[in-house]
Amino acid sequence: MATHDKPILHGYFRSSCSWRVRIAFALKGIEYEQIPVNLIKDGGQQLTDQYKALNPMQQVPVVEMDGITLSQSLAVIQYIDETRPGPKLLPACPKRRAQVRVICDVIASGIQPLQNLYVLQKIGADKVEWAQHFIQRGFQALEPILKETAGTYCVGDELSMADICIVPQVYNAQRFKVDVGQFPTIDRLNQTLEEIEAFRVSHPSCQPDTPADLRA
Ligand SMILES: N[C@@H](CCC(=O)N[C@@H](CS)C(=O)NCC(=O)O)C(=O)O
Repeated sequence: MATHDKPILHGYFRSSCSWRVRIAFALKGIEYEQIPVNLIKDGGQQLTDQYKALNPMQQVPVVEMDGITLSQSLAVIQYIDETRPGPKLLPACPKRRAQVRVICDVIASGIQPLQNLYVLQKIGADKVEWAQHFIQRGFQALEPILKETAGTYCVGDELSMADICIVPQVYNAQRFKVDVGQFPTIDRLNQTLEEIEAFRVSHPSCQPDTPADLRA
């Protein structure tokens, strides 16, 4: 277990769950080290025994900080929020807090796992249609939820963990050629959030492991 002063993020430039954690670090103004885990190279570096010892789920992200090793991006983000100063990533109001969690769960439990690399590799030939179907289905649920909760951001006018989840999920949707314009609230929120510095510096196009041809 690392005892570095700076947190260490084991992630992958294009992983939406790694991007969630990068956004949280950026919003809190926390410096961290990145150790890239290439999900494609050598059949997937997340599948090695060495990485499995770090995360038995064989997924990114993993964060080492404060002498503990954490997987699961939402657990990591909540740990960061509970232990570090800076803007709160979950609202104090219980109703708003619950709304943030609803949005995060729709994305993190109801959409992203169904279009994850490991699942798509099992699906085989129809993987693009599969991913499109489940993203589309998830966004059909998310759009009316967000219509109710959104102000400037996903829940009211304060940034939260819901905003951290939505931008990387829209990025995934665009990769799979889902027309996000069908979902005006999602589209509007994404466009607003993309302009924020913390979302820009953590974007997949500008990470240490971003390949040259995908760099912005
Ligand atoms: N619930 C986990 C999901 C993590 C996850 O699905 N990570 C993906 C990248 S976004 C991964 O490592 N995939 C590797 C694979 O499917 O083999 C989280 O929120 O951290």
